[in-house]
Amino acid sequence: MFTNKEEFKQTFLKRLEMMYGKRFWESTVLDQYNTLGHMIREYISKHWIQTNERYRAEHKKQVYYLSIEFLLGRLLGSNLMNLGIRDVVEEGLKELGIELSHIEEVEIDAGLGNGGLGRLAACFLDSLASLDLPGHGQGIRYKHGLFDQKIVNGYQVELPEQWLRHGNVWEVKKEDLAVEVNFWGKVECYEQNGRLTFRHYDTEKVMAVPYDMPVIGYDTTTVNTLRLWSAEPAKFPLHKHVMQYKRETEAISEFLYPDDTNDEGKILRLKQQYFLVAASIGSIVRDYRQRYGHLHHFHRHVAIHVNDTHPVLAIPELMRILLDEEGMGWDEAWHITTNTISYTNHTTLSEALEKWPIYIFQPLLPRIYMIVQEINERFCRDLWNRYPGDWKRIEEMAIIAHGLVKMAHLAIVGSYSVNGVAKIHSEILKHREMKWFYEYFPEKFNNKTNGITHRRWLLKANDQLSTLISEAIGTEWIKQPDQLIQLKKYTTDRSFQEQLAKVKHFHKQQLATYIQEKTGVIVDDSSIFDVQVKRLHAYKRQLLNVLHIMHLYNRLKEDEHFAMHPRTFIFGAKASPGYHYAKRIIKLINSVAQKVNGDEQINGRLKVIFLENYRVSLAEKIFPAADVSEQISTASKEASGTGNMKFMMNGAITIGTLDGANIEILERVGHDNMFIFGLTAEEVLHYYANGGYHSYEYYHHDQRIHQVVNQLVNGFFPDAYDHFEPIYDSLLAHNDQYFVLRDFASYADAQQRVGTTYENRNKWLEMSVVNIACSGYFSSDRTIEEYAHDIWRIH
Ligand code: B1H
Repeated sequence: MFTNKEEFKQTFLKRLEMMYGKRFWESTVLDQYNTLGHMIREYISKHWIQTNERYRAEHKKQVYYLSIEFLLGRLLGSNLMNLGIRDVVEEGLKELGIELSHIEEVEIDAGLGNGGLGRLAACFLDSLASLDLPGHGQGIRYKHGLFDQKIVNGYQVELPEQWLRHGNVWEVKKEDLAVEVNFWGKVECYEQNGRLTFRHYDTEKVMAVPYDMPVIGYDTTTVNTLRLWSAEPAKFPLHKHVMQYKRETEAISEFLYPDDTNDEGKILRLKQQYFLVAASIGSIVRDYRQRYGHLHHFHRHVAIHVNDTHPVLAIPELMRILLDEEGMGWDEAWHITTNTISYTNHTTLSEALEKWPIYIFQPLLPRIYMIVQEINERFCRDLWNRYPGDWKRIEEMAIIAHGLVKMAHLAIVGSYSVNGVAKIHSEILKHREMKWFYEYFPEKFNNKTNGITHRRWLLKANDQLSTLISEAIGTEWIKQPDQLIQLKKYTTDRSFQEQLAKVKHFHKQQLATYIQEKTGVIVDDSSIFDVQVKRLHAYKRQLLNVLHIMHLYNRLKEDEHFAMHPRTFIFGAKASPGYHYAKRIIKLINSVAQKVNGDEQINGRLKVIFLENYRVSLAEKIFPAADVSEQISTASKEASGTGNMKFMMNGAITIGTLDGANIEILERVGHDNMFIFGLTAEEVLHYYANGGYHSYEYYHHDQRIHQVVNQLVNGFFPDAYDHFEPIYDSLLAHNDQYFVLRDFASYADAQQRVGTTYENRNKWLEMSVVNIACSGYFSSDRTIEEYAHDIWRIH
C-alpha cells in the first residue's frame, strides 16, 4: 500500500479527499486522524485475514481471554509503532506541514476499564500478538467507558464519557456474526429417548452484535482479534412495549460499571456478565462446530480464560450448550468444561468477591441457575465423601449457601487452573482466603506475577529513554525485555547517568508545562516529582501520603531553615461515584494543594498537584517524568499493582510497602535501590486476627500525627470546615482499619531517606539505572509466556 514516504503522502492525500470530499488544506485534525486510521486498517487487513487462515489451517489451539474490561487507551501511536511505520508516517506528515503528535492527541482513549484489571487485559493482548500466540480478547463494547472526571472547587464531578462520539476507526461491525442471548423465561423438563431434556422458553431475546478490532503485534505479521459485543434489540416480543424493550436491551452495553474492587450487585451488572459470556461462548462454539463438526475434543483446541469472576458464567453456559444443545451426558460435559476454563483471581478484598442473591440470579437465568445448582450438589457430595461430617467446611466451601451464589467458588470448582497475580497474593490465596480449596484441589493453584507491555510503557511513552538504552546495549531488549539487565554495566557510568538525568529532566519539563496549562500552578522542574497515580481507595492509602505532606508543610511553616529538597507531589485518581469516603480524600488532596501552593512563605519548596481525569493517555505523560513512585498500600491488600512496574521501567524509585509485586521488585533491585517501610502482610493479618490495633495511642504519642489529624477538623481548611470529619473518624473512632497512623512514622522516615538520597545525585542516578535494568522481568511478555506454557499449553 505504501512502502516509502512519497507513497505515503500520496495515498494519504488521496484517501483524505475520498473520505471527506475536501482538499487537504480544508481538513481538520480529526479528518486527518480518521484517514490515518483507515490507512492502517487497510495496511493490516491482509495480515488480519492471513492470521486467521493460518490458525485454521494449522489447527492451532486458540485462547480466548474473556474480560468485562479492556482498558486500551489510544491506539494510533501504538499501532504505528508496532507496524514499524511510525517514522515514515511522521516524516511524510511533517512535509505536509502537520505534526503526528497533534493527530495522536485528538484520539479519545478507549477507556473500557476501571484500572489495573482492565489495563492488564490490554497489555496481555499486546503481548499475545507480539509473541505470535493465537490469543483473542472478548469483551463488551460499552457506549460509555469510565466516566470523565472534573474537579470543581476541589470536588470530583463525573461526566459521561463519550469515546464513540466521532465513531471508532479501529472497529469492524460484523452483523452476520450476531449471537442471540436469552434472559428470563421458563424452563420445562421432559423425557426424550429415555433422557431428561430441558427447554428454555418464553425468553426475552437480545442480539449480541460483534465489533472486531485488530490487535497488531510488534514487528510481526500476526494480527489477533479483540471482539467487543454490543447489545441490540432482537425480534420484538409481543407482550411488551417496544420502546421499553429497546431501552432495556441497549442498556446492557451502555455503561461500564465504575466500581473498581467493589462489587455493586445490581441486576444490570449480572445481565452484562451473562451477555458477555453467552455471546462469546456462542461465537466460539459456532466457529468450532464449523471447523470440527462435533464438540467431543473441544478442550484440546480451545482454552477459555476468565479474567476474575465477572465472566465466570462461562462455566455453566458451556455446560448448557454441551448438555442441552449437544445432548452430551453430565460427566463428559463436565470433563470438557473443566479442562477448558482457567481463572485468574485479582483480589482478596471481601467487598470485591462477587456473591449473587438467588432471588436475582434464578429468575434472570433460570436454566443457568439449574446447572449451577447441579454443580453445587455434586461438589458438596464429593466434599461429604472426603470430609464426612465436617459440616462447617462443606458449608463454607459450597457454591450456593445462605441464599447466595459465590462466584469465586464456582470459578475454582469449574476450572483447571486458578492463579493469583503476584507471589504474595497467590500465597495468601492458598494459605488463607482459599485454603480449603487449595487443600482439596492443590494442583489447580499457581502464580502468574503480572506484567506490563514495555512497548507502550517504555518504547512508546519514553522515546528518549528507549534511544538511550539502545545506544548503550543495542536493540535486543525490545524483543527480549529481560536483556535490559545488560544496563547494569552502566550503573556507575557517569556519562550514561548524565544522559539519563537529561532525559528525566526533559520529561519533567514537559509535565510541568502540562501542569501549568491544566492547573495554572507553576512547579519547579528541579524539585523531586513524587507521584501517586491509581484509583482512589482507602487501602491504597492516598491518605497516608496527604497526611505526610501536611506534616512537611507544618515543618516548613514552623522552621524557616528546615532543610528539604523542594518537592512536587502529584496525584491522579478517580473515585467510584458512590464511594463517598474516597471522594472526601480527593477534596482533602485539593484543599491541601490550595493551602500549600498559595503560601508564599514556604517559597515554592512544596507543591501539591491533583491532575484531573487520570487515564491511560495521561499516564503515558506522567510515568516518564516521575522521580518517586508511591506504592504504599496496606500490606496484604494490593494483589499485585502494575503502576509500580511502569514507574520502575521509567527509572523512578519506589517508596513502598512489602505488598503485591513490590516484593518482587525488591527481590530484583535490593534494599539499596528501593525505600521500603511499614508493617508486613503477616503483621497486618496478625493484627486483624487479634482485633486490630489502638490508633489512639499513635495519635496521642506522636506529636506530628496529633497535629495533622487535628488539622482535619480544627478549621485549618476553612473551605471544608466539617467535610473531613469522616476521615478523622475513620482514623480514630473506627480504629484506622488501614493502619495509616500505625505506618506514619515509618513512612515519614522513608520519605526522609528519599530526600537525603536525592541530594546525592550519583547515588540516585545509580538507583535509577538499576531499576530500569531490573524491570525486564515485569514485561507482560514474560507473564504471557508463563500463561501460554503453564496454563493454556499453547507453546
Ligand atoms: C483488581 C479488581 C476489580 N482486583 C472488581 N480486582 C471490579 C474487581 O468492577 N468491578 O467489579 C473491577 C476491578 N481489580 C486489581 O487487579 C488489583 O487491585 C491490582 O492489585 C492488580 O494489579 C490488578 C491486575 O491484576
